[in-house]
Amino acid sequence: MSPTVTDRSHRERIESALDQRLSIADFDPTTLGQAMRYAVLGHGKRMRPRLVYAIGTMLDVAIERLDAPACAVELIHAYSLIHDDLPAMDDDDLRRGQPTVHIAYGEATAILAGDALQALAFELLASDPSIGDDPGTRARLMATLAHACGPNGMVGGQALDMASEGQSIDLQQLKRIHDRKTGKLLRACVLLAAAYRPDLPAEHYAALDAFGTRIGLAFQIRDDILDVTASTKQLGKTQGADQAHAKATYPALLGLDAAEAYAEQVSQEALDTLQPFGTAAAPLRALAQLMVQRNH
Ligand code: GRG
Repeated sequence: MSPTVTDRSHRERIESALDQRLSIADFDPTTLGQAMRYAVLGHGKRMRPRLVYAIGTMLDVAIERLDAPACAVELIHAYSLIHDDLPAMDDDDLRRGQPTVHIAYGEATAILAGDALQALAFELLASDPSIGDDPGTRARLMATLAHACGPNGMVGGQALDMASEGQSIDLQQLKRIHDRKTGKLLRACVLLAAAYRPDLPAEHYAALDAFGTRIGLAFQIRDDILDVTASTKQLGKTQGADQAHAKATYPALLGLDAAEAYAEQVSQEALDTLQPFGTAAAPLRALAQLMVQRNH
């Protein structure tokens, strides 16, 4: 499955939107700014911003208004990767095909770069002019992202994940970890775009919410599968890291074939939720399939 023309244009758009917004990182001390740009620019599949753009355009939101939330979610993602790779967490030295930020810039700068990217993400939602004049929209954007990254979202999921290392956990517990650690931020991409459309019928909003949750789960199952089946070169990060950290994963709990079937089932459920949007959802469907059928 190859990206649609629209999705390709979204990929180009996010690269330039990120570059522009990270020019703020050109200040002194230069190492901090350099580390922020190193972590964010030039690499990564940009799945989260692509989702923001795909949902937003499906909902007829002007593309320029989506730049700030698309950047904000990628900055949060980049911060989480920097911190996840630190010696105190997964202790990885390769990410996105290059040395991790703490290897390239030292541990203290890596911590600060992650912190700064997180703050910058919220600054964008609070004050980027492209969002428009409506304070209600800004408040919804900020609340949505804050919930997704906080104790009931990504950071809470990371804490649960670390606590479960080396423990025997069941499928329900694994889903709970991943729903927070990975799922909430992917769901937020959907809800950030929907934040511009408070006039959406409740059933459309509920359908998008369900889509966000299902696609987040499907994405994570695929990530676990790739950790077993893909190479370090393909992934741009150390292959087999889950097993090395004695992490529970879908292939470990279900077996590889059943994990594949589960990814397929959840991805189909995600696509089914888009039924109320009819043909307008075609680019989003294509992106969702790409997210689950990816090989890196
Ligand atoms: C340390 C606060 C904190 C959080 C860490 C998200 C996370 C929580 C850690 C990242 C490690 C990891 C493997 C998480 C699962 C989510 C995931 C699949 C990340 C990789 O996302 P991709 O594939 O990466 O979108 P690229 O590099 O393409 O952006």
